[in-house]
Amino acid sequence: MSKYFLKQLALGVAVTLSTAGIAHAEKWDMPMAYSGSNFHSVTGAEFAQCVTTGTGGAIEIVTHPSGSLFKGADIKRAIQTGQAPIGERLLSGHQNENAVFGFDSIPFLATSFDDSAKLWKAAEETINSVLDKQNLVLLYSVPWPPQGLYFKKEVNAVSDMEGIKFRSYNNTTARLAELTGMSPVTIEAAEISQAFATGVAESMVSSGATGYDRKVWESLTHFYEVDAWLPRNYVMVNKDVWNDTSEANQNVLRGCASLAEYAGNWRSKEYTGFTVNGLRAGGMTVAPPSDGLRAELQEIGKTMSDEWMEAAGAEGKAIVDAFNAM
Ligand code: PCA
Repeated sequence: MSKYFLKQLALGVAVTLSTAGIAHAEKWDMPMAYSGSNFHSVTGAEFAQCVTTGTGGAIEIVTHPSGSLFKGADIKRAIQTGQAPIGERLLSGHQNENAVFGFDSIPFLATSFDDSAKLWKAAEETINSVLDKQNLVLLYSVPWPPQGLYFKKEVNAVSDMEGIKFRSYNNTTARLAELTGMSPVTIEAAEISQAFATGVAESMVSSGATGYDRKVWESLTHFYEVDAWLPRNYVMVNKDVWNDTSEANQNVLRGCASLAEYAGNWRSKEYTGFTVNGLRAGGMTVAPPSDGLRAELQEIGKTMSDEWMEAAGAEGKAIVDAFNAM
């Protein structure tokens, strides 16, 4: 926890309270893609409360989880264009705009929380500058737990995956499906329970957290702890809205963001074991992949990481080099 941000937060609260009278109280709707019970959404709700309290009600943030205000895929555009002032989205969901957004989904590059934090340090400045050019200000970012593979049968080799309908959530996951002989179909997390129940999808790569949140044991049977990568969510603000916000309230937003990032990271770690146990309790088989499967996935991961390096160019290489040097 940065003392600097706590000081900023205290300063912001003091200034805001001393100038109370609240000339213009603003309501900021905050679209979020994942279910209200998900740990990112809980962290976002606390962040919203922190800002509302910290600004003495001058900025009231109201969260809208589950893609209820804007669907996950539409959230970034909505904020860029000012349809919503603030919101949360999966960072790697934007790889189709710029490959560099996929730095956190490179298979087997950063597979632990510690490495994920390092990788974020290596990437943060680049991501901030890409977002800045898109009229966005990044406030905080929290990783999902490590990604594993879900199936409705035992899978011991890539050949067992042939023809399976695979739910993807970004370019990397769609590519993983192609390279393993599966058919990718893009579905938001908010809609996966139904997709699995109706057979539109039969498999996915995701965290134990998402499987647990969406009760996937109702349709699926196996979770393989592959620890492929830890993708990130981030909270962004429209830059014009940010620039129109008083310095005191910007300080409150930054301070609350710092607290949220800390709490979110902590929750993500805690939630990893809790949700994987929850999958077991739901009746699923939870296990590491067989050695053979792991080796095949590493091979595929190498191809994917080469492809990403090619697509992300010098900016991408600088991130990976900085990470490897840490
Ligand atoms: N859950 C999100 C992204 C990564 C994760 O663990 C999802 O499945 O959409």
